[in-house]
Amino acid sequence: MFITYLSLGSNLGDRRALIKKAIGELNIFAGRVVKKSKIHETKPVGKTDQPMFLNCCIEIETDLSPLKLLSACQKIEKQLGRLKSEKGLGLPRTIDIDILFYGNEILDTPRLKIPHPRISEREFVLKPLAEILTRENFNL
Ligand code: GSY
Repeated sequence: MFITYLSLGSNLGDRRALIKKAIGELNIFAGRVVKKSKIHETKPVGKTDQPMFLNCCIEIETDLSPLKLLSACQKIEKQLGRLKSEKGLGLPRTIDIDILFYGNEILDTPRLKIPHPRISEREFVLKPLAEILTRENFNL
């Protein structure tokens, strides 16, 4: 069993409902959700002329390998309406699920990098992550 931290973001559609739905699906298909941060409204980073995001972080206990966890996240993104064409273009997205940490694992492959390489640049990740790491734990 591994402890892993995920970041979730949405800036298209019913953002709060999509984040809650994604967390519910992760709890079923990826592992037990043990901690949740608050949901924060954040300004878009990167491509700035797009709608505001809602972001949060969760901690889960998983038996899935990192790549299986990535596949589970991508399946949930797809199920919740994420289009492949939204990927990498900085366009609005229904849901985005990123793996931040996976136990003490360090992975550097074209498909998956762990820890996520941009954690330290992203306040929309750091703030919710700090909430769960400092034992503040919220019901969404
Ligand atoms: O994977 C991150 C997607 N994303 C976000 C985000 O989730 N929140 C904010 N505030 N800006 C973002 N820019 C990108 S790309």
